[in-house]
Amino acid sequence: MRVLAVNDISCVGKCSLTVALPVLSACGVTCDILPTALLSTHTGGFTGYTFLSLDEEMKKIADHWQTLGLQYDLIYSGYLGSRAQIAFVKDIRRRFLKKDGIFVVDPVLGDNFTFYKGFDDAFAAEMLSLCAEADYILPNETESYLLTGTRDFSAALAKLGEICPHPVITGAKSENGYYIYYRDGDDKRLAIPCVEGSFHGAGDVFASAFCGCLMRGLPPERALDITAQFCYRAILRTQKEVQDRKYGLNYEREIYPFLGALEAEATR
Ligand code: PXL
Repeated sequence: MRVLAVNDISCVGKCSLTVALPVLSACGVTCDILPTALLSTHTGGFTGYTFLSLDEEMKKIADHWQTLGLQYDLIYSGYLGSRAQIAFVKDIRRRFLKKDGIFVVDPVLGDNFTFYKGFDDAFAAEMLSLCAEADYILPNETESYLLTGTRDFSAALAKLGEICPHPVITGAKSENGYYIYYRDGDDKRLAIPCVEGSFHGAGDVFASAFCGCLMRGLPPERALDITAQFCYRAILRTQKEVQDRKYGLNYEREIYPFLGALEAEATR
């Protein structure tokens, strides 16, 4: 199984490609990368970070790949730095996804009900058009709101379900706990263990692990369950071990139990 992760390289802060590569490799899946930008750190909580957009380089990389005839079982897109990049990812999907391949979009837009730096409503509208080409979309509760304009998760799921067959709203806080709202034929919700507050990079760990589980043949519901347990354990560890949450999740030592659960159910 061969995956292409389209995401940025934030050198410090454990998110995007520095998470996708180790997690997908650990799952037993080949992970190629298409870097969208190079940053000294991610943009969530750091100031003074450097940002080099790789727009021009991405085009050259894709043209070279075309000569190699590369085709992917799954393409996973995450943080995109501009509306032009969103348009280019649509092109990447058309050129490099196998006919029956899976396109997973994590519509990285914001957290705590606000946009990350540099994003606005026009960017969210463009991201929604990318979501319309995806098989799975993985917005967090903030992104679900920014994409649909509603904080009611059932209503948001219904709206997202009009454009994408498998919307998954992660970390959705309801009256009596946290849930994943998702559509898998019917609309469902899965109660998940969760810790109050936001943990930077958790969405990227979640998306990477979920893609790994899908590639190993798990049905979406099992993939979501195992992935949610992994994230929860990583978040608990981070709460204990990490002073400053902008440095990301201490997920590394939770990979082993996660893989135990994955291997027990993997069919390929
Ligand atoms: O984890 C999401 C993310 C990815 N990449 C960059 C970010 C963020 C969130 O802040 O800034 C560059």
